[in-house]
Amino acid sequence: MPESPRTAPAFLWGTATSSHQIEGHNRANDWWAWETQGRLKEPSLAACDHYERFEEDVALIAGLGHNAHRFSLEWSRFEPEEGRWNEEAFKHYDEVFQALKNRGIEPVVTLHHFTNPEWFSLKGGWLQDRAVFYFSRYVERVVKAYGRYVKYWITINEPTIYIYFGFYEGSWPPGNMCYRDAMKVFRQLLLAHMEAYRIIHRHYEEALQKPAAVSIAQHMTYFTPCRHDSFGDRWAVFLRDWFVNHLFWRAGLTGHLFFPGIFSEFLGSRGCFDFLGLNYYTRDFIRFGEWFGEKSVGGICDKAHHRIQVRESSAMGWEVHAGGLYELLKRLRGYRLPVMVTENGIATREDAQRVRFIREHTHAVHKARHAGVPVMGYFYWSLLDNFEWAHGFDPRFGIIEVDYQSQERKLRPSAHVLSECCRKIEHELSRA
Ligand code: IFM
Repeated sequence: MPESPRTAPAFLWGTATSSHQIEGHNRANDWWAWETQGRLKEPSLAACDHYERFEEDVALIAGLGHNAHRFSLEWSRFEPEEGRWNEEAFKHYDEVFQALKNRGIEPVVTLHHFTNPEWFSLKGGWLQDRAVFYFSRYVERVVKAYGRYVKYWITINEPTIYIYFGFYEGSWPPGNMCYRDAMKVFRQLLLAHMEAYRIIHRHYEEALQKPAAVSIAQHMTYFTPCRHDSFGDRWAVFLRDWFVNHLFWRAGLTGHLFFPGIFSEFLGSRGCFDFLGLNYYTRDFIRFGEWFGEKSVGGICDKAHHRIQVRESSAMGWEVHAGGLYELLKRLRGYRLPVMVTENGIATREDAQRVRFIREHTHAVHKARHAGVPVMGYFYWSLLDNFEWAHGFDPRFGIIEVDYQSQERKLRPSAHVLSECCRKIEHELSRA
């Protein structure tokens, strides 16, 4: 059995990023292809030029006192063409790991954060039968290369969001709008996670003889009925919460929830999460759709007719609601696994709003810990302003402002507030 995540540092904290959103010039992936087809209002181009400026960015993280950093490896840099492995990429990320290690910053590493190599997509992406094989081959390589630096791995970032936009709504590559494809990709991602889990643990046990902790980062929204007195709305919330928030956890933990039998060879009796990674942003009000079928998970209310006051929203139009983080954390207690808040953040041009957001959400973490939820870490999204996918560069999520012309970085006051709030939790925990 893997050890549970180690106790020092008592509380992992810092920020989260992803390769395509900050590195710049990720020319060999499917998002780059999508962007160059002119499907978005603006392409990622140089983004934050983090690929070249990672030393400077790691120094900023260290200056803020972060003890951990979540970031993703870009598969398309390692394997820009099928079966051709790029030594330069291996060397580059080795330098990133070294930079973090030299400053005592614990890496939390994501293996898949929405992007795929273009060659993989052209072969059918996650719908092709060999998808899990290709992904596992990449995982095997990077785990062997970097296992010595890493304890915490996130195999897949937000599988349900990736599936929703890429295979159901169609606004992200590959632009499918097909319920059956979406279900197939769900199954493939689950298998890919399980296989990656197995590869990581086998390598750590056999070659490294140290523990690894593996999970996904699951996007969870706090759903609430539009009308509390409506049984239909409450039913829709129940189903939506089950399918959108919990199905991946359930299927991964039991191995046979909706697809009996097929996972037992991977799992034996144990599930495939060592902790739970939670990405939380907002609450949604849900209205009844239909009792059974595709629409039984209800619809997101346009917020004109529910009776609860929405106090404030972000530049994305997402309600700011720290109470939702607290509630979701309490619900995750039932899984009896440590929880890492792998993402939580706000897009705003008013840094005072970000300051409030950080204070309220870290307070929710603190409260949840007191309510018995083993929250082991908190990562604010994001370190830098960055490329927010279909929304381009307009939304500003960073605790560090980026001038995209000069690539100059400027610390916002919220950067210091994040450190202050997280240090308090870390301090309290290390005394406990
Ligand atoms: O920018 C994204 C990130 O890639 C995944 N989680 C949500 C963030 C904000 O939308």
